[in-house]
Amino acid sequence: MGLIIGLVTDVTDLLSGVVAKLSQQNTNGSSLLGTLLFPLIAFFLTNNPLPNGTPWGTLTDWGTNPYTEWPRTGVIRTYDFTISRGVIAPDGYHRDVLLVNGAFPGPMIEANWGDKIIVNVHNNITAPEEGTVVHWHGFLQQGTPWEDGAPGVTQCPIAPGKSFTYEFLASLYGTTWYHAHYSAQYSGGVVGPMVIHGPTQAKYDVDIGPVMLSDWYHKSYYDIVKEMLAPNGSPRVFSDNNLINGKMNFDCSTVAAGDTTPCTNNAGVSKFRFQKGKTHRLRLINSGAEGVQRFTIDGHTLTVIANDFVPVKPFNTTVVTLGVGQRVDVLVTANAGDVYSAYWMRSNLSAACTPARQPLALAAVYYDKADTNKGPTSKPWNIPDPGTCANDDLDTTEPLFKMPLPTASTTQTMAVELFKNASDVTLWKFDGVSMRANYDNPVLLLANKGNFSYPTEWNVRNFYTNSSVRVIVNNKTPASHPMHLHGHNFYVLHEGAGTWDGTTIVRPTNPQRRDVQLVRPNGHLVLQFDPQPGVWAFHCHVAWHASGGFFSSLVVQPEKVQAMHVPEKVQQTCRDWSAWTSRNVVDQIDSGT
Ligand SMILES: *[C@@H]1O[C@H](CO)[C@@H](O)[C@H](O)[C@H]1NC(C)=O
Ligand SMILES: *[C@@H]1O[C@H](CO)[C@@H](O)[C@H](O)[C@H]1NC(C)=O
Ligand SMILES: *[C@@H]1O[C@H](CO)[C@@H](O)[C@H](O)[C@H]1NC(C)=O
Ligand SMILES: *[C@@H]1O[C@H](CO)[C@@H](O)[C@H](O)[C@H]1NC(C)=O
Ligand SMILES: *[C@@H]1O[C@H](CO)[C@@H](O)[C@H](O)[C@H]1NC(C)=O
Ligand SMILES: *[C@@H]1O[C@H](CO)[C@@H](O)[C@H](O)[C@H]1NC(C)=O
Ligand SMILES: [Cu+2]
Repeated sequence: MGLIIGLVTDVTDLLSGVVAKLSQQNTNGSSLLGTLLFPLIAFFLTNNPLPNGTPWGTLTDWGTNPYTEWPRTGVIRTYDFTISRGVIAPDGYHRDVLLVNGAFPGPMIEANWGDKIIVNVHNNITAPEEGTVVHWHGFLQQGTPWEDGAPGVTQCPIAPGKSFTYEFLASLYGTTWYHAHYSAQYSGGVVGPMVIHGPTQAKYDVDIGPVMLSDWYHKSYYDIVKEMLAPNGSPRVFSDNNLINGKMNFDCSTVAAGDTTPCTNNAGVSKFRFQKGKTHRLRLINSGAEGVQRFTIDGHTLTVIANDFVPVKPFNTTVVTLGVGQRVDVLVTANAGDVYSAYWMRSNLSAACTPARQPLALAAVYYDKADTNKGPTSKPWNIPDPGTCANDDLDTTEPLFKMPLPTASTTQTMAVELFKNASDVTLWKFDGVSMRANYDNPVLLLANKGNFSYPTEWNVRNFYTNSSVRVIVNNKTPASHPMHLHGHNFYVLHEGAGTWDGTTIVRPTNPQRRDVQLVRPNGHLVLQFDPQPGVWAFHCHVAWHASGGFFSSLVVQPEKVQAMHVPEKVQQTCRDWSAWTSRNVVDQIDSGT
């Protein structure tokens, strides 16, 4: 019978599934995330994340302004990434994917606050060839906007066979991820976790590392986008499964008749080890394409200590909601049972806002002496989904480093709308325009040369020298959208149903700050940002919505952008791209981002 009913009502179905029927290599390539080996291997293989103890010295998460001050460590962390095609079966269903160094999820990047990160990205996507671009989510890229990795905005795509070496400062710390930003490519597998160690007032004993939550699709991203953007296609894309650290079981009997793709039941779920009595830090990342995740661990309370790259006053809860792109760091104390105990970790896609065929992701949490060949028998918390498709209340989490809301010098209202174009293709409009990127002419390079007039379909807004920009996002669609602004942590002033009353601001003395915030269906989101010179993508992080045109670029402090010295490698990447496109036709099936 259907997995949806089977899994949720009767967890015993899964008992056999704890003994993985596929090897880790088959499900996740060279990634060890999700296995009990990960913490050990991570310890030995990392780039020496903490060579000199804590290089941030007396800087703290509550007293240091991270936007103006960070440690000058002089340490460089170097990584080499090759993006290639491959075949894996994260949930037992075999799929053509794109992998970073043969791994899904891709290798973890680890550094200290203030280190420089260098990643040489090599495009080895062949048969067929495809461009690529990698974005380092949440980094401010102060003075280096060309390292941000947004095609048509900050750079030309990396041509097949070519490389681009990204170099940027980890000026913020905490948990984040990298992902491809070319078309909806990241949902095809080009994603990986990033951990930047920094000061923390919160006390914990064990760092469990990344816990990546991602909806999963059995079709390739290309076929999904092609189908969605066909005449009379649907903007609602159903996921097939939900993964924790790239793993989950799947009921192969639910595969459509006639689909002969190899599929194995009980491929294997992710496993974690907890130490009885100890407090563990879990770094939750919603690295999916579309779904709103609701994360819980049976029998355990979660203490939220950071939202995105922003440490917050500890707040206890049983469930944490994450829209795509969001991260939440939680502490969990293993105090629910004895050393032989085991519990289910669950991440459930919110049915109210997420089209999902199998919404519930499971992973097993084992205390010290628990038998890891047996499935936990724990029961889920009884916490009904409020169905608002919004983030948890803004007043529950307050940034540790206090920043009062400055006076806005301008306010821009941007509506979100769905429409059908003249070919009956359903697309998104953001502030009146359905965006289509031009891969050959990144806005940043034109701005750097003093050209600030662009075709309408690039959807660029210039904020000149404004000291603080307020943006009201009016969502006139029945879907929720995780709004993401590159290069900034924005203040979240208000979020709710209908339109904003124009005055109510949640905690103006110290509003929530982060880099992604959900706007609910037919609701509003009011955010504000202090300018950081550059050209920055501002878009919905749902891969399918961005593909459908829900994307804009903001020019911030144009004179400063014009005065920047953009390294030669950025122009070289455009020349390489131009050479490749003169011999190949670029199949730009969507907005390009
Ligand atoms: C490039 O990709 C091909 C598969 O498409 C693979 O066989 C080869 O090993 C990859 N090269 C590198 C350096 O990863
Ligand atoms: C949160 O829960 C922990 C136990 O899990 C408790 O020690 C702590 O005092 C609680 N914190 C708050 C802010 O309620
Ligand atoms: C998961 O969500 C589905 C609907 O999206 C709901 O029916 C089910 O009860 C939830 N399961 C758990 C364990 O919360
Ligand atoms: C409608 O949108 C699709 C997808 O972006 C595009 O291929 C097509 O050319 C558009 N049709 C018109 C008439 O603009
Ligand atoms: C600015 O760039 C756009 C897009 O490439 C181009 O159409 C326009 O002619 C340029 N304007 C100037 C003044 O060069
Ligand atoms: C602020 O931004 C608006 C666009 O929203 C622009 O019209 C205005 O000139 C800018 N003001 C300053 C001082 O740069
Ligand atoms: Cu969206």
